[in-house]
Amino acid sequence: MEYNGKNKIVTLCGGVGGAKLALGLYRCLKERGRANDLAIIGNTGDDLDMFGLHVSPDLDTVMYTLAGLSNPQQGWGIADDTYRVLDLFKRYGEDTWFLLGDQDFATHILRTRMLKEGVSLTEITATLTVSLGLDCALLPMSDSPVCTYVETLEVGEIPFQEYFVRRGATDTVVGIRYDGIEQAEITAPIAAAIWQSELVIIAPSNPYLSIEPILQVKGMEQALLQCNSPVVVVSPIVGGKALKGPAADIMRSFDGVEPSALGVAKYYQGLVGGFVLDVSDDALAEEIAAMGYQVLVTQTVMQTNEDKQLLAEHILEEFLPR
Ligand code: FO1
Repeated sequence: MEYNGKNKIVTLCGGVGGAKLALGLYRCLKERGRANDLAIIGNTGDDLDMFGLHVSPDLDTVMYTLAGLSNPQQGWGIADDTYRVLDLFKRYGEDTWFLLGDQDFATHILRTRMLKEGVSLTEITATLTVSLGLDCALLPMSDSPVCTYVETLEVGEIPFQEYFVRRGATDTVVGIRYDGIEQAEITAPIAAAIWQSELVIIAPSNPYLSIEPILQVKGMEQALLQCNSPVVVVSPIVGGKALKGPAADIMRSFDGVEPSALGVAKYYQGLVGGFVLDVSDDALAEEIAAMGYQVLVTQTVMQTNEDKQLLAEHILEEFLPR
């Protein structure tokens, strides 16, 4: 067969669930000597300013996970990190609800310094990932800042991390706004990766809070629709519940639908052609296939690194064009 120049495996991800699949894909492609064909597009709507530092939690979660540095219990932050810097901030009377570890601070200090020097978030992320030994691309969804705000019944509109971490995602979400999204444009490396993609995989991340901000970046949906590659999604809802986080509650309160993989299939209809359904939701396979999806039923709940790699392998086997 003639080589068509398409060799990238692209994944859109945010949060801990996204990082798990990214690790599965990374391990899988590394084994095949193709780690540098992996391009991970990370959500930056969760970014925040803490003590004057630019924190990009979703990028860092992927970076630490793939570098083997992440805290295995939390899924975010660095394993065995300490919180002595934060302790002193606390004594100064500062807000310390967002837990930044001592080692983690180095990432935010460096990122902030480089941003101040005029380096783009894309270039900064490349520098950090190369330094940590990664040989795939981690691409922020845009180089201009976007901040997700959540409209809650209880306290009105608040920034995402206040809703998620400070208030424990307990409020009822009735609206979501991606502040800055009108200025956000697709970056050249993302456009190139999507154009050269063999396969695009939407990770089992929160559709509203992690994936939608990526899709709303100017040029992103168009690139996905025009690339002629299969686009598949791994359902973040299994057995009517979110694998992690508030996706199921938001589906109910914001979208007015009962949380299920079927709801996820409806959400992505028109953009996505492949659907990865957990074995426990097998009964929904026929209905999702009738919506026009190519459905893969497999184990999507990822506990061990082997689970992550196996899921990635099943996805590549089913959806990579031959
Ligand atoms: N998540 C929490 O639940 N509590 C925290 O204090 C917290 C701190 C934190 C610091 C750095 C970082 O990279 C991630 C951190 N996260 C924390 C995770 C983060 O809020 C979420 O994983 C994502 O933003 C959701 O996609």
